[in-house]
Amino acid sequence: MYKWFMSILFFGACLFGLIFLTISAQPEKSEDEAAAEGGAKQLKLVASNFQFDQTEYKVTKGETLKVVLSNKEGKHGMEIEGLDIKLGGTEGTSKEVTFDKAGTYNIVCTVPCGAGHATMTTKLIVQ
Ligand SMILES: [Cu+2]
Repeated sequence: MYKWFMSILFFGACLFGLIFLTISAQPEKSEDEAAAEGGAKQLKLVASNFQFDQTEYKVTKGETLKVVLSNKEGKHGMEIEGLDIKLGGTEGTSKEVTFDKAGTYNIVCTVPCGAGHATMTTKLIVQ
């Protein structure tokens, strides 16, 4: 009886160790790898009250990217002025875009989101 109990305990511990190893051995995926699995590379904008997560976003001319808008706080939309790219609101939150014209574009929030809405802007640099 004691032997039987010990072997159950032993196998249980082994199993637990194995599960732990399997979980901890999985390497964390970088953002690029994760994006590659989903197809196109991403240009991700994270919006909060009342700003985007970067003061400028840089992309390489000719590059095709999946532009993604993520609302971390509040409800926002975005438009890249001059490129006819709108996300958020009723427009969906991602769009695949090929950036073939170099330049600096203004990105503005398109959803009246509150006190800081008017100054909620950032820039996209295509170079
Ligand atoms: Cu806004």
